[in-house]
Amino acid sequence: MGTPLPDKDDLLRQYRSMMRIRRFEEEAARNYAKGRIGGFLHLYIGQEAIAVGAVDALRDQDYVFQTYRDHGIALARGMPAKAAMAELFGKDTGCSRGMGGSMHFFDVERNFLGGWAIVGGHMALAAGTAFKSRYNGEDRVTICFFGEGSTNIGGFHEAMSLAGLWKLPIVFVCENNQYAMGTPLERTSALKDLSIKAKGYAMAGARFEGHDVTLVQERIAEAVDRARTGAGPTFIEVLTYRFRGHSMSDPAKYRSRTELEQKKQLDPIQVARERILELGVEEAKLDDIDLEVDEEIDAAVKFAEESEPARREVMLGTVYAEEGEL
Ligand SMILES: Cc1ncc(C[n+]2csc(CCOP(=O)(O)OP(=O)(O)O)c2C)c(N)n1
Repeated sequence: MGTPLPDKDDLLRQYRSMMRIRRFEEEAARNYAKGRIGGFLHLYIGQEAIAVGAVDALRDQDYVFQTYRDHGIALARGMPAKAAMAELFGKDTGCSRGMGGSMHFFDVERNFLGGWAIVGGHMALAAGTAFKSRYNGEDRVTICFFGEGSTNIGGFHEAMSLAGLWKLPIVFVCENNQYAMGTPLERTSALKDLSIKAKGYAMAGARFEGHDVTLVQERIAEAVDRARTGAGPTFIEVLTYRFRGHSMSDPAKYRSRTELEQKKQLDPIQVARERILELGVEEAKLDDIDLEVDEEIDAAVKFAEESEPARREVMLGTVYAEEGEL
């Protein structure tokens, strides 16, 4: 399938969204190094086109689940950078009131239901919201992201199995960034083409590259439509690459500099930038967007710094959701 021709305004909007994620995470990394952010920090840099393309294939009422590598999808879904940065800083103004940190972003208003740290653990929860939508006759699709490292774990099988059996309105998106921590896929999986796994659960499968935001949007939209019209779930493998280590504490010595440099040739932001220029947009327009994004992220850091720390008395009240809240 050839790459579809993008609409100029859509692509500009998506470029801005990807830049927001990139700058947010670069600033997060800097502040982590300064000791202002605690716990783990897993960056999404290099994978931005997947989150941004996917969000544009969804409607506001749809549910979104992600792993601990969750800043990208949360921001793409519209979470204010201030709420996201404050969460990293452990502040009361954060999206999870400073209780969750990097791995546990949450935003009920935007139907972003986490931010989950246990590999494969959130997949059954996603199947659960898909079941609930079907049971209640709601027009809602669930999309669930996870890494290729999840695909041999029990939770993956359980969620895929029930989704296939009950033809749930769900899209499973495996972001195959080639490594699970430091372990390459060929050391953990007999299958190289993971999309074949879809057949084992009687669902549709798809496999494509994740550096072209327009292509990602189009291909995920096909799966979302399938789910929305009652034609059942899809398992998608998107081929991608993370430019940073697994987390901030990983120097990524298991891969070569040449490999990294080669993969960076397909930087999704650079790809979008070049495409926009080809469509006749002035470079100055893109530079303006970059500047506005910089200002937004700088303001988010300032906001996070100046916010009050997470409050002990909030803790118990945030353990359970109120009935009917979701
Ligand atoms: C059940 C479980 N086992 C192990 C871990 C430790 N762990 C955290 S991330 C990770 C690798 C997951 O890789 P992948 O699913 O490919 O996602 P990626 O980090 O590449 O986005 C592991 C083993 C965990 N969080 N949960």
